[in-house]
Amino acid sequence: MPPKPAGADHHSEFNVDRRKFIASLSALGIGLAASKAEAAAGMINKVTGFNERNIKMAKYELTVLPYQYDSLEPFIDKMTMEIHHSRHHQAYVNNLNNAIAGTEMEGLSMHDLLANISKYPAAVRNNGGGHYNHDLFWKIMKPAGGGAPQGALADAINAAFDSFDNFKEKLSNAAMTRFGSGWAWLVVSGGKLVVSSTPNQDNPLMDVADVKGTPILGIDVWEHAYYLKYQNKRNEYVANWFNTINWDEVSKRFTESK
Ligand code: MN3
Repeated sequence: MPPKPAGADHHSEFNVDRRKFIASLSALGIGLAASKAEAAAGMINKVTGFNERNIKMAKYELTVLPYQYDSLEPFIDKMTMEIHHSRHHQAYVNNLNNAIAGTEMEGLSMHDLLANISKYPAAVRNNGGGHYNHDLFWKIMKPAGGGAPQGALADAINAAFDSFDNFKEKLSNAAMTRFGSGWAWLVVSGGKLVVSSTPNQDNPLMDVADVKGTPILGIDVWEHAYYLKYQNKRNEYVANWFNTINWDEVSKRFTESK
């Protein structure tokens, strides 16, 4: 039998004493190492590093995708969707909640926040826009989407752009010529449909936008939206993206905007 390591008895006695010590603290209602307990209970989000309990109390929440991460294949790949939604969009939500916490901004609707965004810090502009824009983006796409709009929206597109093909060309051009990161939009502005684009996470609801109005469709042209599958070929991403559009949802937003 091998000799016991020196000090082994001492250590086991120490552990027993330590357990008794912690038990006595608990009996006294003293919470030792509460944050470690939270981490052990899985309350700290491994991706974001945020305490999930605080996120649940926060004003804004990540949009639940109305389809699966692989549902928009082959036009948008599963890994892009997963990273885009669970990391990029989640980060906008977390950063927005942190930026407004304990300020007057917490009491405002998203619409009021965006309409007066020039008064507020850059973190609110970037992350408030980021949350609004992605919430719209997920919802105006669907599996087996695409085709062309019907009814009143089709009539309004024809009236504003002469034809659906001309509208597609105009939106594609806005998406392609947006330098760097940003969005291209179909906007109800002054009762008319127009195409515009914005930099970064700005949108037409913001008082800083060149074209102001209600966005009813938007395409994300940040590289994180397409780079894994398309690399530098933004034109292919934009062309394929038309196959994901949920025209029923866009029509609904068109009707609600009036
Ligand atoms: Mn994005």
